Amino acid sequence: MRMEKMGIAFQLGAPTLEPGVLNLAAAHEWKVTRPALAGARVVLADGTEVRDGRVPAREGDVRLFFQLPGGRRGDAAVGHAVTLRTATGFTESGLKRTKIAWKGDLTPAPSAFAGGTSDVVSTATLDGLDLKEPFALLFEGGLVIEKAGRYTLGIGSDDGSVLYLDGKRILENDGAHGYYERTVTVDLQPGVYPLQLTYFDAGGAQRVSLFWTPPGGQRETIANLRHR
Ligand SMILES: [Ca+2]
Repeated sequence: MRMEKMGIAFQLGAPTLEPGVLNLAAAHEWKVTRPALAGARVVLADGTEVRDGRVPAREGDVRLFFQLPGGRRGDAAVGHAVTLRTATGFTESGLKRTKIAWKGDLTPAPSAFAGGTSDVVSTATLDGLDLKEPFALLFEGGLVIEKAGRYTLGIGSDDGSVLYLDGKRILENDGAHGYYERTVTVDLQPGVYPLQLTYFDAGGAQRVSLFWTPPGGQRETIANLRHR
């Protein structure tokens, strides 16, 4: 939002949220940057002031604004918080991979894979598949977390892909496109989180990857996976 006051033009932008999705079971607040302008406050959509740069998180969207003493607001920063829970019953190594014939502009929902052809793989890979026809894949299992902390999870694909954790759509890399990666940061506790990665190829080059940077570690392909 551009404002004019006493002949001086200035910008009142949006606060900056820590990126990613927070697991509310571990982290009960958002961290927010301080106001960039003297006199500006950070407020929630309902006008509640964020006094110390921390917002009590709640499930769903969080909208934050810079607000000047006169009441004018800047752009909104929007974050999304979800609660991720572990589950039991994931006893076998690897992910279940299911393939279906698929022609479209977006990845199909996990429910669309009923009746597909399945095998087991160590991570998200196209190895061993007949890739001639338009197709989509569902990788399904559990993400094994041994150490509590903040993880950056990533997916890369040509064409589109979507990552679900605990049944929640936490990472979107959808649409028909060349190889592209996206990441999200999550706070996770020890346990096994139900994971689904959907992927489709619309033609041309084909690639899919699933990677993470664990707390204090380096980026690597995720291999801590089990299925039922
Ligand atoms: Ca492609």
